[in-house]
Amino acid sequence: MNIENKSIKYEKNPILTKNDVPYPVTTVHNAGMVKYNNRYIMLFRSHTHNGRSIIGRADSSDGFSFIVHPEPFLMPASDNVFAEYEEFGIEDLRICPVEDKYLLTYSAYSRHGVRIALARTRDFENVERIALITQADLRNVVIFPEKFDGRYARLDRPHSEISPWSIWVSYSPDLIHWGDSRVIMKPVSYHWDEMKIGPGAPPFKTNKGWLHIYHGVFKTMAGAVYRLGAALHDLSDPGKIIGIADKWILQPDAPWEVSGYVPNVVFTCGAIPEDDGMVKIYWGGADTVMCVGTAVIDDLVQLCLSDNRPPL
Ligand code: BMA
Repeated sequence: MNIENKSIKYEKNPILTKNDVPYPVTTVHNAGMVKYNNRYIMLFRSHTHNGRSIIGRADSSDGFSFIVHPEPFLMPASDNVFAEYEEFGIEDLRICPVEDKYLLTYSAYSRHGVRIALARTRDFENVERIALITQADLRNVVIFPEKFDGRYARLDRPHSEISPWSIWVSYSPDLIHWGDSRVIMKPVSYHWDEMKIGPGAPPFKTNKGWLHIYHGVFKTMAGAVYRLGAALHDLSDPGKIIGIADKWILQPDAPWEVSGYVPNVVFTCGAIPEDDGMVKIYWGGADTVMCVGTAVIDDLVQLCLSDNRPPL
């Protein structure tokens, strides 16, 4: 067992690899996660043999052992406006439970850059694409489960030279048109998340605030290191940050996180809070395999409240 600050990595990691997938893929990683009808659903990203990504589905009764569906869950679109923007593949899907449905946000890659597409499902069988909801180079969108003063809220990550790779909040009346955007969290110099940060798992509610597990990147002479951190947002104002843990909660150190398609990466797109006060955190290891770990939710909340770094 491997204890990194406040999270415990599952001893039988990795929990899913390309060998578990019944169609040809070269990786399994960065999966959106949700508990649906008492089953755990994992919508994972795989590279195919041309280097472009698709989304597969795996199910589990315990959140640790998963069976992959025989066919991919979502392929790049072949018609209408989505076809043009998904030409180079679809990646890093998040499952956001909002009202009575599940919103799926994923990166759409094309010759025009990367942007975020929004789709919707109620049953994880039928998926309806709704809209492309960001412009180029704006990705890692997670939508909060509740509305605030009648508006949906999301965390996102635009990128520009003057405001590189920071976390912003944006609002929408209808999930399609987003605005009223503000930067709320930036990388901190000479800190583990100094190079870039981005939204990770969709935030979930705790009694002290919305807990958001995000990724932070540090540049080294041997390349970038992706780690996970925790931030707490105000329950009635998601743009207000109550605290960001100064220390990372998880870092690459297992062999399948340190080496693989992209070395030294743990990257999350999903976490599942449980009734017993624990959270299962899921991450891609080295852009190659899927892993899981557990943490006590209160411990992560306390870490954000007691030992924090400035948001901006
Ligand atoms: C990010 C995204 C993720 C990936 C990570 C590490 O920019 O592309 O999908 O896991 O880099 O390669």
